Amino acid sequence: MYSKIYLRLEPLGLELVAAAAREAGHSVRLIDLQCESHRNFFRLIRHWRPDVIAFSGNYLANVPEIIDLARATRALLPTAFISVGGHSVSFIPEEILRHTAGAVDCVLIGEGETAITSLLDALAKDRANLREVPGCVTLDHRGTPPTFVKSLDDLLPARDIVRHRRKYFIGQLDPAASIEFSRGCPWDCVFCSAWTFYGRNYRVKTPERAVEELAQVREPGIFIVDDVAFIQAEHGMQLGEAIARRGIRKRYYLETRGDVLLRNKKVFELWKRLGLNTMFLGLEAIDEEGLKRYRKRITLSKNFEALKYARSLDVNVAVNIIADPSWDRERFKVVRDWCLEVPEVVNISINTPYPGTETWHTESRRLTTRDYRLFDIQHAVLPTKLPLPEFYKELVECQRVLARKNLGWAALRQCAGVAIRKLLCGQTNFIRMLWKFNNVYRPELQLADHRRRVKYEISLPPPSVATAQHRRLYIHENRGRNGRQIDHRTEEFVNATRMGTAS
Ligand code: B12
Ligand code: SF4
Repeated sequence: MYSKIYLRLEPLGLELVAAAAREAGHSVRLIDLQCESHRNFFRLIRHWRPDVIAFSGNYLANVPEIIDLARATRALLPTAFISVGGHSVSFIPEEILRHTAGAVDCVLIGEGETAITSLLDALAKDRANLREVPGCVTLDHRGTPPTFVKSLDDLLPARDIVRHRRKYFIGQLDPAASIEFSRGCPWDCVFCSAWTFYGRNYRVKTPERAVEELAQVREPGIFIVDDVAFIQAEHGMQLGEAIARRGIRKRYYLETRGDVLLRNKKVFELWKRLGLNTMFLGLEAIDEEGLKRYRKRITLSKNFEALKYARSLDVNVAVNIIADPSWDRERFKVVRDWCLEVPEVVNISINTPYPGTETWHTESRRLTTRDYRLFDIQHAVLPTKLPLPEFYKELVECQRVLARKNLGWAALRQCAGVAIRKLLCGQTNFIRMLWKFNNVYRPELQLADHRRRVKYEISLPPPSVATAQHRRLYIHENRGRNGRQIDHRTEEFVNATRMGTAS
């Protein structure tokens, strides 16, 4: 709901899964429910009557929607094979199967490309025997661990089968496509499940292959989905140089860490010349104590130095701050004042324990809700120190202050040229975004979300422990140093920041 006003991005993961199935000889259709209605979905399956239906469950907040869709699909097509895959459901496959009470035949955990082809092969032989399918979980068995694709170079998303490509945008990058240059993250922040999903492994696409893919993308805007862009200077440089040689001109959005930015300045300067438009930095906290709590492994001064450097690059900079439910009025005020002082766009999310994160196991505060839909880092699912209505009031006030700063009249005047150009090309996503804000950020709406009837409840986390065992969090096996395609010096740099010994 809340991310919708700023962006809507192509379902890259699902396009990759679709591409793998298509390459294996199957006929595939993809419907993106970010921009199409449930009616369209049911119409499609009624007419086409597919043998297999696969839902993507990347976000925990979407779980109830997926369960209801799967149940209705089962009623419509009793003999179809129904599966669910994706990031969030990989951490709770048994729960999904239980909630759907037989409507979902299996959950495929981990990366989807090899999983879907193995599943389709197995179904062609014997539907009752899925034991050999890696990452396949059914009500009566959990198969062998999921496997990685051989090489990221082998993948090319099926961009041609999403129907409404002009609907994808992020801020001024309208329309925008997405691209992946690397997969995984070698860090291990406590609130994040990107590293646990991939088992702290890290793989890259070769610059040649990445440029080949980019050259085929028609959209002028590009969202780079990598968790931390350009961890390694050499890879980032080679990619950039290959793009320059090929004469590709695009505008890019990327996300990275402050310490990576400071370490690889030359790379980001090159990307600025190539068209880098917006950089998102996960600051997470503006105090040392907060950074330690999230095990962000970076000092406050390094973060601020990174901000200063990012500003000097003359690109749009957006930062994220995590609001903790324990915040009182004073804390909100400090953050609000800071947000107004800095020129950056500040995004505020709420500290939320997710299955698959360390916090899920170590957080000692009890969940105040078990409604999946509220696990979207825009709702408080832990007890707030302020009464909940006050907490939301303070939060929304922060967001409103930020919106006035970023989307106020002065900013609008600055954006006017961009807005008119977009309108002339028939792209309206960006303009709509400017008007939607006040309809979405209202404390009473957030509170009302807590009062909705809860149909499916998330299981409670296990009793909290002081330290979670990493091994048990991983979806893909951690292959140690061999699993990380990074050079020795970058590995040392990551380790130094992870151990808190970096200067
Ligand atoms: C890009 C991204 C986004 C994009 C989404 C683009 C899109 N349309 O999918 C945007 C910016 C919109 C976004 C928004 C949000 N995001 Co986000 N996002 C990511 C990020 C960085 C990369 C995802 C990606 O595209 N990876 C590349 C593709 C190729 O991988 P993939 O999508 O995971 O797909 C693979 C597998 O998951 C699997 N798979 C996927 N679908 C299916 C389906 C089947 C059938 C099968 C078999 C397999 C399968 O196979 C694919 C190929 O290997 C991840 C971090 C991460 N590394 O996963 C966070 C992440 C997924 N996001 C996260 C969060 C918190 C959010 C927000 C809630 C934040 C917010 N409030 O704004 C919103 C929620 C949006 C929503 N719709 O509800 C969390 C997930 C939390 C959770 N457990 O739900 C993550 C893990 C980040 C984190 N640090 O913890 N996000
Ligand atoms: S650096 Fe970013 S992607 Fe990596 S573990 Fe931390 S928050 Fe997650």
